[in-house]
Amino acid sequence: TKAPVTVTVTGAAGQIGYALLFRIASGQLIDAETPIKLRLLEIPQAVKAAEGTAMELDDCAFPLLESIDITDDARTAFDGTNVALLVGARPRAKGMERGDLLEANGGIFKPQGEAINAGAADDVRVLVVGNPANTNALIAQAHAPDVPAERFTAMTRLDHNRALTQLAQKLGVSVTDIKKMTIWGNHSATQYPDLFHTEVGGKIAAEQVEQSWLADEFIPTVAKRGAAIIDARGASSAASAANAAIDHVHTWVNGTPAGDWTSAGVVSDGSYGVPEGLISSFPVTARDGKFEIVQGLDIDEFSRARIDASVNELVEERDTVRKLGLV
Ligand code: NAX
Repeated sequence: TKAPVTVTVTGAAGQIGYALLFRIASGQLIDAETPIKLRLLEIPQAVKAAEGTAMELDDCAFPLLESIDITDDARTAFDGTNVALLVGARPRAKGMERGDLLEANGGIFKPQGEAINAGAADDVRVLVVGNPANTNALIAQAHAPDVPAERFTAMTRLDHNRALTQLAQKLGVSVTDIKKMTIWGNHSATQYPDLFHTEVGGKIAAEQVEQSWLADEFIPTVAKRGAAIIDARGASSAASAANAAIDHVHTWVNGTPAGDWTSAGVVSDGSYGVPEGLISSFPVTARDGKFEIVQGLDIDEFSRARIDASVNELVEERDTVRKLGLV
């Protein structure tokens, strides 16, 4: 067997946490040979609920699950951690302005970034799921100067997976027939799911659908899917978000297949005009445990305007947290 991997999950008692922990413990995050040590971070009021989930994890008798530690202290939670899944966040309350939301989340992601900086393992990989995910990731990264910036990522894999299925259903193909899907920008309603580089049966997807479907149905359906789920389910996406978090880390560690890529919010190196340092979604490959932004794609006017709109929103969020002294 392989060396154990320590995985910290914040917001472990929440609904995504409940869908996520059992899959991590069963060996779906890394592989089926790597033992897992779980660390659950919660706020004091939710520690008891996290203990309940831990009891259920015990009751699964997962062969790979070596230990479960539960804490309300970030330093303890991230000490020696290899994979940090930052799920717990402050939701937007009624009447809350974007600035208030960013400030409230700064109160969570700044100390968590500091705790990761102080004690995480040298190979730590961080995935931020809690919204606003891109800017929360930026805040955490800004407070972890000793950790390579590229280890901080934000989740757009759920958007990516949503886009795969919408396109597969439209064309009557399997999701496995689709390669090179891309989500650009912010994990928000401004995100841009791009079909101009996506391949289905070796041909460009945008050329196999009507332009009106692409612009008026596909893009808004993917971008507003979270709201549609809340509408239908009476609660936000949980199992699908957990599934996407598993996919994100599994791909990061194990790589993307030849001839394909995925989408992830990663630190921009200035590619495609995205300001350096922003955490924005790009087409990425994963090789040797590292994400790399796919280079050299032609961006037409239609795509350019949409990428710019989403990236501008990220710039505004960054400027807001800058003014608040959070980055
Ligand atoms: P829940 O409200 O069910 O759970 C959140 C948990 O986080 C709660 O148990 C809470 O006690 C805990 N928490 C709050 N502050 C904490 C802190 N400082 N340290 C540790 N734990 C803390 O939310 P859930 O449905 O699980 O969603 C979690 C986050 O994921 C939300 O911010 C949500 O907006 C975001 N999402 C992100 C998605 C993405 O694609 N990036 C999609 C799904 C989801 O909407």
